[in-house]
Amino acid sequence: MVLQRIFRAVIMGPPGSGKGTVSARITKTFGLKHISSGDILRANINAKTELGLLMKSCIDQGQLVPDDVMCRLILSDLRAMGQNSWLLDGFPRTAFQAEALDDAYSVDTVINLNVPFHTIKQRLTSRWTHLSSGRVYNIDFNPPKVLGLDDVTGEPLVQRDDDTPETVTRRLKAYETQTEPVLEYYRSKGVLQIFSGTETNKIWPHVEAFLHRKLSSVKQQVA
Ligand code: G5P
Ligand code: MG
Repeated sequence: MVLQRIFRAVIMGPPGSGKGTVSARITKTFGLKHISSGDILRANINAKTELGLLMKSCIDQGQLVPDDVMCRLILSDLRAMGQNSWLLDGFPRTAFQAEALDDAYSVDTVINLNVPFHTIKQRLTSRWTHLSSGRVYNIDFNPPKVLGLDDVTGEPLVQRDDDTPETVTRRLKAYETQTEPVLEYYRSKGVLQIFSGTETNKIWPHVEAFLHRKLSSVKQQVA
């Protein structure tokens, strides 16, 4: 689908709700650029940048990175996107971040993946990630073609340090207290769209149909 104006979307949902998995399908189908705050932080940790070294313990403990650090990081990446349409995954995660994003850009739609916590815990302990691309696999759901290796590059997959059961519990708590209120913020702005379920393959057709409708109305408005 070719868009005639910039489309800006946010994908939200608890840790492990499938944001990365659904984002990969959205970018493939609709051509939006995917920006994942978690992938950017992990790339910094992997490259041992000053920021990565400073933030690693915070992330490994399942706590949120301070708002000012996050806002600087993501807003500068968004500026670098120029005239591209984008899909933001993992940001904003606090009311402060949502307001900072709003000051800089108007968000067209917010997709919220509403997946129960008990479904999530199981998923995260069997997740394998290709760090440099952010591609995610799951031993039960979407295993790699060769166990332990990325399908595209053949490079080794790793388990995230924050995917231990104790840290997942802390991440879910941080989500409840700090991120859930952001949903209300977007609901009040009339841009929130909720997709509930326990399986990505059942949620995805609804997300796809919604975005088809949304993006064709963007095209009509421009025409
Ligand atoms: P992240 O990286 O943003 P989270 O915790 O929000 O991390 P996460 O863990 O990346 O979210 P996800 O992207 O929602 O989860 O889910 P996913 O990776 O697609 O799917 C999870 C697993 O389930 C995968 O193995 C997938 O294959 C599998 N799966 C998907 N669908 C199904 C299904 O239907 N069935 C089954 N069986 N499996 C399925 O943030 C990490 C940390 O960075 C910091 C924080 O410390 C955070 O904890 N951070 C920020 N801090 C402050 N502000 C911000 N804005 C921050 N952003 C990141
Ligand atoms: Mg993710």
